[in-house]
Amino acid sequence: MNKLRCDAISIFPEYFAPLQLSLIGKAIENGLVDIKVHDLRDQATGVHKSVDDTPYGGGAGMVMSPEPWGSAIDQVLGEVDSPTHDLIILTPAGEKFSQKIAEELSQSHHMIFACGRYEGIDQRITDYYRLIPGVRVRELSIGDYVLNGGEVATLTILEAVIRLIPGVLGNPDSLVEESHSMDEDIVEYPNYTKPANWRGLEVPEVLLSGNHALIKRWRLEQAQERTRILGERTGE
Ligand code: JDN
Repeated sequence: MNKLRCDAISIFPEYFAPLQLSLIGKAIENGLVDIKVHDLRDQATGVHKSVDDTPYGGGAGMVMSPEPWGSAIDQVLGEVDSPTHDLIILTPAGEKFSQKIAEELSQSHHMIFACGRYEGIDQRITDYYRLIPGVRVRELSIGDYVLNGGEVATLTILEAVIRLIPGVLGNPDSLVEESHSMDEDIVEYPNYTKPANWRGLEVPEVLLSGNHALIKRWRLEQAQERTRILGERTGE
């Protein structure tokens, strides 16, 4: 089994501490994935270790300078031997991350996450690395809200991708069901466990019936009803 290598570049490397926990922590321990975090500040050359500057053309806030980003990305590309590299640049202006993109990225051998702050990274970082053979550049957003930087978006994407790697999940049956329901744009049915009566609320009788055909039909109806209500609230 070939291990997935991930590099995250950020001015806040401490943001990535939770990757040591739970399933991803286990995947690292088991040698299924290797994650290295890099401090962008290490690439800053000036006495003030600055990584940002005022925007050309004016406007609010600061823009991250291309030089430290170029140095950091070149260093990672130089130390990771892989035929292809997926350079992922987090930005609210990016393509919306989805389960489909997670599935594509789970086939990657090497992902590099560029986590911007402030108003984002100088556009020439995207433009330059798009010219480099073997580097696939993707500008991604995790949704229609504004974060303070790309770190939390990177944690989200890493979790969604790493759980798809063979051997990471204990029971891969759930992956098959999830994948089918996502293809059909249908949400999951409601789940229940013991006790059968909790604070006066009963588990639906059909689930205690042992009639698997009936249970299957009921779950499908529940999933369809939840999907309809969700569409009503969000406007499809
Ligand atoms: O996805 B986000 O809301 C996001 C925000 C910022 C970023 C990257 C991603 N860089 C600076 C702000």
